[in-house]
Amino acid sequence: MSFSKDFLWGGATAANQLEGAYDAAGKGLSVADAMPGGKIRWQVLGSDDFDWSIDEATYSYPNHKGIDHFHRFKEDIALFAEMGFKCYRFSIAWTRIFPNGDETTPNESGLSFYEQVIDECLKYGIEPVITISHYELPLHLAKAYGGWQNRKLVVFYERFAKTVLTRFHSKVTYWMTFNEINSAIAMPALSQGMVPSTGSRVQQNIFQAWHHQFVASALAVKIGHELNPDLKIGCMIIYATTYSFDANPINQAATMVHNQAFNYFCTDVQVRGEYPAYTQRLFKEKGVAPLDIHDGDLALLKSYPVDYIGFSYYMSGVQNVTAKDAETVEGNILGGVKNPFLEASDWGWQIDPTGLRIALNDLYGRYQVPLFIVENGLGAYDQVEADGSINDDYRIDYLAKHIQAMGEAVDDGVDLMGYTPWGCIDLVSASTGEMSKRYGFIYVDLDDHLNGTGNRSKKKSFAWYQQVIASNGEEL
Ligand code: BGP
Repeated sequence: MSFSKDFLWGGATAANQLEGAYDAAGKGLSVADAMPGGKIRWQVLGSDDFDWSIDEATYSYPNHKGIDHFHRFKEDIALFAEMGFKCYRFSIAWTRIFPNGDETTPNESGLSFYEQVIDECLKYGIEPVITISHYELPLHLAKAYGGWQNRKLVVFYERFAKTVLTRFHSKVTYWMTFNEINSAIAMPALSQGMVPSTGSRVQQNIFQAWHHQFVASALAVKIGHELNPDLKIGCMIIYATTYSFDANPINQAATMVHNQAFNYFCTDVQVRGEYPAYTQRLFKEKGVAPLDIHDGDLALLKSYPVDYIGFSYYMSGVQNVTAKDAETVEGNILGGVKNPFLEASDWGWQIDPTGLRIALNDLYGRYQVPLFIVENGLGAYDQVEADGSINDDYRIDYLAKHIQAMGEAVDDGVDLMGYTPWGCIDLVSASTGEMSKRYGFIYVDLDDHLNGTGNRSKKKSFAWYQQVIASNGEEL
């Protein structure tokens, strides 16, 4: 297997899940700051009268503390450098730059924080890879404007993107416009700042919000390329290879339709620059009327497609419309029919390295643009032994098999830019708001209530990943 010499090995995080310091240095509240931890997280977001209120007496808010990366980023980046990272994917919290989202003047303290993070990476020769918006919409834009269904957000995002691209384009080459843009179907609150009371259950609103995000994303590409044509600005989707339950053509067709709606719709627009041929039928089946598309929008989408596709890959799924009594498996986003050939994580995410080879070939065959796996990994409970060691062989096994599958895809001819496993340092889980669902090579001593020393220590996988990077993926 032959990864390119400049292959971007690294790790990925998101501001809201690790920085903490949620109200420091002029930062405003984001939608993630309003999400309580634990099982209540999903119940609250699914309730019709959820009003984004922050009631600290009733709930705990894990994202408020995170792992205090805001104050410990130098220590964390030094550990990434020790592992040999070539790149580090992180996000810029919109609310550190524009606390409410609709101001016209940016908060200099926020910009200077990210300048320090970027400089710290560059000091070690680590390429920053920045997600402009990763589940961190300013709460004010959700409450006062109803989230991305409101066209005004295009203007606010454009200002935010222009501010950070202008400030950092000479230091940062790799960007992504929105994290997992296609996740809105499952998580409209985090993804688009929309809750049921503002219409997130109405497909019309989700698609309208997507249109606004597509326009905003194209504007970011335009701004970035005008500043520096060498910037690489990607989209980012959650991709789950999806199999038909059986050879019944009815299930095969259902799989095709599911792929169009979930895996391909956003990338079709963002990479090809136009709404796909199946749009009318998809809208009809979902009860979506023609969208409000302004003059010039479609030309903008066509003129400014993304340079690459970033995607997360954790699991695969199964489509089945015929066998009503088929066994199901849980999973926060892609639960569904159980695949008897696969093991699942403790959270029901079905583990499928071969599915990653298929995903890479599917995406590359469809689009022929470079691909970047910007999230992958195993959320697991880790055990700290009496001597302080953490023997996470299960994580090494998961990652080794996925890297092996990546190598197969590279040998298949896929143009793969890099690999940044998710949560390279333990952080707050997006779906549960808890620390105990850990992904890191670096353990962080905090419990689900964010109590603990916060001290960092190296898991067994730390030295393993160090060797993977040093051998450019040869030694797994
Ligand atoms: C992706 C998100 C990340 C991250 C990851 C793991 O969907 O982009 O923010 O959290 O999933 O998910 P979880 O934390 O729920 O295990």
